[in-house]
Amino acid sequence: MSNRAQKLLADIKNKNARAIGKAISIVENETELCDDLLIGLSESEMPQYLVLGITGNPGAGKSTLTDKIIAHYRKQNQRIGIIAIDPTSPISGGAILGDRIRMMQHATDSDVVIRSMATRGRLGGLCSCAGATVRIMAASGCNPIIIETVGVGQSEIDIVSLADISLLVSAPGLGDDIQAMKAGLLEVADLLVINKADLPGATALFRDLQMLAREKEREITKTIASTGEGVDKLIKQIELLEKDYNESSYILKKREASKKKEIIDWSLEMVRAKLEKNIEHFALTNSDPRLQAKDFIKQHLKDMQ
Ligand SMILES: Nc1nc2c(ncn2[C@@H]2O[C@H](COP(=O)(O)OP(=O)(O)OP(=O)(O)O)[C@@H](O)[C@H]2O)c(=O)[nH]1
Ligand SMILES: [Mg+2]
Repeated sequence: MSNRAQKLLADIKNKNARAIGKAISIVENETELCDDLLIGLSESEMPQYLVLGITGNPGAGKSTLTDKIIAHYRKQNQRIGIIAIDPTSPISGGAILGDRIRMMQHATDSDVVIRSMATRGRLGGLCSCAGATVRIMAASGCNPIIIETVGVGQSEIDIVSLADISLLVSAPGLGDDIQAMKAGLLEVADLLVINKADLPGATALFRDLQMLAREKEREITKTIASTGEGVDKLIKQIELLEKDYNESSYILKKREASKKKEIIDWSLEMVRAKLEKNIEHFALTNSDPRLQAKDFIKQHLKDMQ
């Protein structure tokens, strides 16, 4: 490991906010120091950490809930990492700005590390960069690390593979009922939350969700994130589940699967970069592009390193 990477890693461990930000940017942009830093990171002893994923429809109250969860852990003097995923979709444009505003009360707290991350242009989706970001935050002592993503596009599926425990937040009055929620997501999320329980329609939503959740026997927690009602109960459930997952070694299985997803995501990005570079010198023929693609791959992926 180079001296620069060593110094950066030491600064991260010393909770230096600039070093943490810089390291995440290095991974995001895959700049020169990236591999060196990641070697150092994977070789260093990591403190225990939990990755909490929070996903759900736009406007369901994820950020408000995250804010309350942060407050809970801060009361216990735990250092928290937050990764806000910006799906850069037209539906949720401006979501990140909103997130920032809602978490403002924690913005000056040096033990709350907040980072937003765009998925646009990342072929591999969210797991590559976000995975490394989680570990950078963990190395700086963050536990838990919360990833908030909007339930649109690929990122909410990714989050379930990246998180140890994932929360699916729904709320009444969003104009989109259960049917609109991705069925797959409903099945794989670890905890189901109905936020905005103060609004009419919450009971009907609860009933609908209950029918769907029955198979896996998951409890559904009602919260009013704006006042904090139900948040303590939700946190108890998270803690119980964490204990359960740890005792049954399920957490290890989950992390293995998540590592594999990260490897796929990084691979896709590397392959894409390589192919985009090499296509410039590819001699076109008259055959169909799909057939040429097979030749192209054969020629150019041999020497991937
Ligand atoms: N009535 C009511 N309003 C709430 C509750 N929780 C959040 N809100 C409001 O709902 C709106 C959306 O909340 P956010 O926390 O930004 O929701 P989000 O899911 O993070 O939204 P995106 O990140 O844009 O997808 C805000 O105006 C909140 O004040 C709740 O429990 N009850
Ligand atoms: Mg939000």
